[in-house]
Amino acid sequence: MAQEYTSQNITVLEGLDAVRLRPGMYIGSTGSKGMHHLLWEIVDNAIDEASNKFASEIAVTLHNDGSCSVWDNGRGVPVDNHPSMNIPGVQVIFTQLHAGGKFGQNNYSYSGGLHGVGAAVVNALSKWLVVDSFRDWEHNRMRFELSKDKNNKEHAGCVVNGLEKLGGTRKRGTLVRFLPDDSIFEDVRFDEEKIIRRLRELAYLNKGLQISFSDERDDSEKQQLTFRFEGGISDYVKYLNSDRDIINAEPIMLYGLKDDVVCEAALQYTRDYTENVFSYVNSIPTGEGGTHETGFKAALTKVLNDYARKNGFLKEKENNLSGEDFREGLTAVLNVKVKNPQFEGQVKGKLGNTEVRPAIEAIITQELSLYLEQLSNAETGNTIVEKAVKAAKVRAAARRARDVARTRNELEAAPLVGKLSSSTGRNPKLNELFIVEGDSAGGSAKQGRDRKFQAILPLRGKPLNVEKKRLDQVLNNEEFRSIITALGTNIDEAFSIDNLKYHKVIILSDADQDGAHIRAILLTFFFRYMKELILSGKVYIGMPPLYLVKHGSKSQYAYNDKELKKITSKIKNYTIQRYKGLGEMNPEQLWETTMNPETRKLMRVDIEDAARADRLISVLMGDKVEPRRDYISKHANFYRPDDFVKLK
Ligand code: 2B7
Repeated sequence: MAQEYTSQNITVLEGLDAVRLRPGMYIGSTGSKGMHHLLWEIVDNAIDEASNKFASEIAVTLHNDGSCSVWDNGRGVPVDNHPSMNIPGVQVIFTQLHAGGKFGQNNYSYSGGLHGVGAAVVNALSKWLVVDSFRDWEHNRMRFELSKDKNNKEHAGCVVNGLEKLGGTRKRGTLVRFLPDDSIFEDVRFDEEKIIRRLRELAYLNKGLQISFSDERDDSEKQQLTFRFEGGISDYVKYLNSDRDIINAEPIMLYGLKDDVVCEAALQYTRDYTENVFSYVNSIPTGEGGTHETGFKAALTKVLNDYARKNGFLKEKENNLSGEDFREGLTAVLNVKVKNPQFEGQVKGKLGNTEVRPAIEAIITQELSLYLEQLSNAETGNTIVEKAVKAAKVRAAARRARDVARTRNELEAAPLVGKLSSSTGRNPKLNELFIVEGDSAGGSAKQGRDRKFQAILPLRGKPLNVEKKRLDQVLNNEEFRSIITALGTNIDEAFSIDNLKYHKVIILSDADQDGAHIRAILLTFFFRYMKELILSGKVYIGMPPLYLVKHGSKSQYAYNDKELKKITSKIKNYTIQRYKGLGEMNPEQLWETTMNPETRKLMRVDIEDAARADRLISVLMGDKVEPRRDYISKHANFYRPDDFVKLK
């Protein structure tokens, strides 16, 4: 039960109650993503302790009771009384929404997260939360619970036993364990794959930091993993390029500090045509780029152009090469620390701080010039520039081809979109385009749809794989041209979202390996050539049911095995039909299960999904056989049915 409230306590609790009233304001959503956000807030605090060199190890554990714990071997959360509030520091940290001052952001120079209010937000959205502090040879604990007051009103984060003194210890560090409140979150199962992916990324970004993960849940694989990368982001780019043909075996490493901005970059060139620049600010991915990326790219272009001129790759009269030419085949990780990061953009993945651009530009210019001046790096420098010169020539040719294609496109627009059954309504905001695998499913979709706002574009077979293809080849592919024409946006540099004719683009493919492959190819295409379409949240994946259960005259659809079990556990004498493909459904069934906004399930694709598809495709299409086999068996169905939510 909650302790007696003091007047002060009440305002504190009211603060946490406010979080419960509007969880979305603090953690974005109450879906699975929001729930994982709780874990990331706690992990962020541990990372902050480590990146300020007070901790060297972090461990994350998923427990069988649905709770999750995070441990670090840092200084231990302070437990002494806060001077003005007269309650233990740990209580301030976990109950005060604006824990500024002593325990606030001033504690750490560079921080991600919610600036120290994260811990209180996690407490507010948990059924219970326990903090153990190992500090100054003492073990102390504080337990918080969701409790009812005299009027039966629920309050989050109530202190249960005060500060519990548990005796002496030789350990140092903090352990936080919490159970997300299932009355707030739609889905409270922690996704081990998602967590492992992020922990690996954090281990790369924090060189030498040991991050362990352990899944103790009965219904899981019970795995135990430890990440520790002595090479940091250098190891990261090697990992990203593990299936590619490499130019410089050792990534180019650039470090620097200027005007409070810390920067490290790792660059490795490959024989591919793709550009892969991954940037981070205070360990948070900035998929939408920003001032740090702009500074990085500007410096790269300038230094390499200077080098090209100085070494005779560019004649006096020739124009400078473009930034894109120098980034063809480049895989780079840019890891930046900024004091007060401002995140902007559609998904808050873009750094806005204007002071960062000149700082990064200066660091990269200086460090990359130094690198290239070294005789031992001349060969790498020359190869990079030769590759860029070639890229520039091909790009010019591709541009000419595109311009031809565009005029041809206009002429041939009619026969090309002949396959498209457009909607009668003309409001792009309401209109939906279904890209459907196979002619027969396409036929059913055409008959089953609501033609007022739904358009159908059937795809024949697998579309061309965009990996290792240049823009002109992609444009010559009939399937892609019909998609581009249908959307109306054009692609690449010429892309314009203002011309988009459908504000929902829904990929509809079979629930088998081929379907997964087609989906991944389409996502890779959007990711590479129409990134903004994904960033603005216009791309969806439709989910057809996997089973039809017939029971007497009643039929029910199941979208995954869990649902199937739930349905069949309640009835006797039933038959199960397993749908192998969309084509097996008649138009009415397809409408009812997959297309009707009232009943269908859709998943919105975010940039992470698309980037993952892109990576999946590089492995599937890469030259190496081994990783391919592993990958297919592990990830081909990377959209697991449980990821799908009802979304109208
Ligand atoms: C901004 C708040 C959240 N805090 C401290 C000190 C150490 C410390 C923490 C932490 C997550 C799970 C295990 C500072 C900082 C609160 O003030 S939080 N370690 N680890 C953590 O939360 N891990 C601290 C100054 C002196 N001594 C300790």
